[in-house]
Order: sequence, then structure tokens, then C-alpha cells
Amino acid sequence: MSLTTSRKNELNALCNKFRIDLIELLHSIQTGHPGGSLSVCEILTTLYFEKAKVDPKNPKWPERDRVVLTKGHAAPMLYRVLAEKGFFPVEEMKTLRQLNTRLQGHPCALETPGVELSTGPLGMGLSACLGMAIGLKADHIDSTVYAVMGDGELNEGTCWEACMAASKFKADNLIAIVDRNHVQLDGTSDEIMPLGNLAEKFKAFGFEVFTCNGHDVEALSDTIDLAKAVKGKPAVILAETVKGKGVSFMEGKNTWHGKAINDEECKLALAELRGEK
Ligand SMILES: Cc1ncc(C[n+]2csc(CCOP(=O)(O)OP(=O)(O)O)c2C)c(N)n1
Ligand SMILES: [Mg+2]
Repeated sequence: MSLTTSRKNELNALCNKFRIDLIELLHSIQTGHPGGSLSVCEILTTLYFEKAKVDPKNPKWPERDRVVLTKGHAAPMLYRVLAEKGFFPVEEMKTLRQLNTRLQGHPCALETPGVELSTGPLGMGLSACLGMAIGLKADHIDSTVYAVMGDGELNEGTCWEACMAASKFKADNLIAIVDRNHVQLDGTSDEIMPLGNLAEKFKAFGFEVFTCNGHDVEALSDTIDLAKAVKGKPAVILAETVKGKGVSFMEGKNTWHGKAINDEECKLALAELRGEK
């Protein structure tokens, strides 16, 4: 069912708050990954606040859906969403990337409530998600595994091995969501490693393919419903996004992949996100 206007407004307001908090936090610690965190904001917000069956009071609930951030460098946005959902106090966000805290630069499943898989090395998340999906089926648990991937991450051959296997094992409880921002660390995808026709590629690997605007919470919600209805094969959602979304001087720029935000940039970004300019 499509989202009501008021629900859509609520989710968009959450996303705006998350973006503002992210900029303030990354500015204060002078490190972290703004670009990929901003682009995955609506994807994670729609999953955790609308679609995924999770219980912050019982993070290991066996019947839960598994949301896995395979592009682990976007951890700041994952943490912000998990905190808002109640997995740990929002106050704890201040400890991001500090020594001996549970909010490290990349997610750690052993330390942080709500984190399903330790990620950071790109290209291994989808294989692990497939293992989870097959395990859930073996246990007759009707839950979905969501693998949130980067498009640059798809340069890794292991992703495509996982695709072949997902199709072989008819993993229809596995949904890959690609944060398709067309940019990676050193440049655009087309410059570094062209992905060609991604939809046709996934189709050829046995996936049902959907495409949507990855900054439109309603489109994401509807497309996730369609992907969940697929039977007998895995599904992928190519969520078209903009790296650095919401901060115009960061948008589409690989230089904002992982860079400290200075005082002036912070002021400008916050003014834009708060609608003051
Ligand atoms: C195996 C591996 N190689 C290289 C890196 C370094 N690295 C971190 S993020 C990144 C770019 C990822 O691009 P993409 O998946 O498109 O992420 P996004 O644009 O969403 O930030 C790279 C190369 C890594 N984490 N893991
Ligand atoms: Mg990318």
C-alpha cells in the first residue's frame, strides 16, 4: 500500500533531521564519509521506519528481517537511523569513530545493537546476505534479507558470484538494494569501472529487477513491496540516487566521499538543509 501524505512527510522530515545531524557530527569529529551517507539516507529510513520487521528491544529476535549495510563506510547514517529507531541512545552518536566505543568507522556486528554484519571491505556483504537468506528458509522463518549495496561495490567480482548463487538457490527472500549514485571513491563509476546496463546484467544473473528514485520514500516503499512479492528468484532494486544528496556543493562529487567538513562548509550545508538559503 502506498504511503499516506502525512507518513511521507514524516519520513522526509526524519531524513532531513538525519542529514543535519550527520553534517554536524562529521564536522565535529573532522572525519567520516559524508557522500555515501547522504545518498543512502532515504533507503535506510524507508527500510527501518516503514518496511523492515525489527525490534530494537530484541535485536536478535529470530523472526526479524535482516537489513545489512554492505557499503559499510556509510555507517554514520546507519547509526543515526538505528539510534532513532531505539537500538541505542541518540546521545551515543557523539562517540562516533572514537577509540573504544561501539560506533566505529565501519559497522561491527559484535558490538553494536542492530548491526547484522560487520562490513567495510566491499563486495562480501551480498554473499553473507545470501547465507542468511538460505538459513532463514532452512529454519522455515518467513523473513526478508535486505542487502544495501554501493554501485562502486559492484566492481568486486564476489558480488556477481553471490548473484549466480542467489539465483541458483532461488533466494526470493533476498532483496539487494543498490545505492545507484554513479560515483565511487576516486571518480564516477563510468570513469573507474563502467557498470554498463546494470538492469540487464542483474537480469542475466537471474534477478527480478526494479528501478526507482532512491530519494523518494514512497517510490522506495512501493518498490520494496513489489520486490517482496517476487517468487522463485532474488530481486534487486536499482535505487537512483545522488552522492552527497541534500548539500549542493557535495552532490555528485567523489571528492566528498570521505573528507572532513570545515567550519564554512558546515555553515553552508546546514543553512541549505534548514532551508535558510
Ligand atoms: C574491498 C575494498 N576495496 C576498496 C575499499 C575502499 N573503498 C571504500 S568506499 C569505496 C568506494 C565505494 O563506492 P560505492 O560502492 O559506489 O559507495 P558510495 O558511492 O555509495 O559511497 C572504496 C573503493 C574497500 N572498503 N573495500
Ligand atoms: Mg556509489
